Amino acid sequence: MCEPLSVGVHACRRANIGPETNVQDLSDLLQCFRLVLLEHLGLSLWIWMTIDYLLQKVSLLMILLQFQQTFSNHSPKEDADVLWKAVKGWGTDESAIIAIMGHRNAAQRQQIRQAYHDIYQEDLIKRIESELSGNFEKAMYRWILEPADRYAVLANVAIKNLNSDYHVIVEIASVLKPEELLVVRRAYHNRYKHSLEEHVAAHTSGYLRQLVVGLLSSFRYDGDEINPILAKIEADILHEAIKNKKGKLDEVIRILTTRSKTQLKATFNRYRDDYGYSLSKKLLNDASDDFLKAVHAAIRCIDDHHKYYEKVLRNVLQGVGTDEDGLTRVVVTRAEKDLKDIKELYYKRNSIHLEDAVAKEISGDYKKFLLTLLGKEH
Ligand SMILES: [Ca+2]
Repeated sequence: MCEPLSVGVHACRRANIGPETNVQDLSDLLQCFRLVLLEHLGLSLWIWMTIDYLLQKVSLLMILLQFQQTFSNHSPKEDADVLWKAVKGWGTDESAIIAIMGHRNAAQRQQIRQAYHDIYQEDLIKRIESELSGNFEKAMYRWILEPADRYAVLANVAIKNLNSDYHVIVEIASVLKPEELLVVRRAYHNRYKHSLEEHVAAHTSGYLRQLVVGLLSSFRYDGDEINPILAKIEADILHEAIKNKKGKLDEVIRILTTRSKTQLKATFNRYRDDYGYSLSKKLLNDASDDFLKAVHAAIRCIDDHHKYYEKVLRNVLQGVGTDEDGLTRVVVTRAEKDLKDIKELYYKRNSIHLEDAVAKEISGDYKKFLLTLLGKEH
């Protein structure tokens, strides 16, 4: 139904036009104006010009919206077809795989996987594994997996190499939100027919086992409330146990594995205020054994995981560490979350853009793919 002219103009001016604006609504509105114009041909010139201006704006917006809808309308079936052409026969068209998968979100990737299976009766992931190799294969494989499944795979790979990779388990257990961690543990059950904590426990011992199994099993309270008195008490307990080495490691484990992240951040802040340096800095100087290294990783992941990830990337890209899968892990797991923040932090800390540091360090399709996920295609 048409509204009176003045109301129509007013409505159009007030319309909150954005990507969600319904094209049909806009068409109706345009039609409405046209009809009103026909009935009011005797209008003065300035009203005419105003209406003409608005009509122009709305038309342009409709074209843009339609373009955007067409452009973002990925078809899982068409994508599956392109991927099939990229892998069938001898050789592989890696660029085509990157062009599709590097630009599809988690839900779309699962739709493509399903469409591919429906049409070609084979698992896209298995096919990708057999077509690609090395770091590129690892990165693409992890990227295509549904996020919880991906974490389950990352954890399982780390367990097999637990002497050097337990920090990956600590990272997963400490960075994920409580509900996300539960989903990952369920995905681990489905995939490996054992619990994640069961596998971790079998490969660790002593305090390290208590800490890591505790972090994984924890279902922390996820609210914002903090208790400042408790923060003071527990900052002192951590100081006694870690700085003064007066036993009480059970207490360190209890605090780190049960308190909410917000409460723990308050405790770490209190520690900084009272002792003049951060607990993680203190630990970094002292972390001689695996247990303290794991405590250090947990504190850093809980305190500020952007800083933690920036450090992982810095170690990999500056050749300090030996965590070669770290680059893939950080880019693939954070690409759809907070990679932008990590990139900004990396630039602040290193005066070189993360994309440029990555481009210098790696090569080939692996480089092409990671740069696509980093938002800078070369
Ligand atoms: Ca092939």
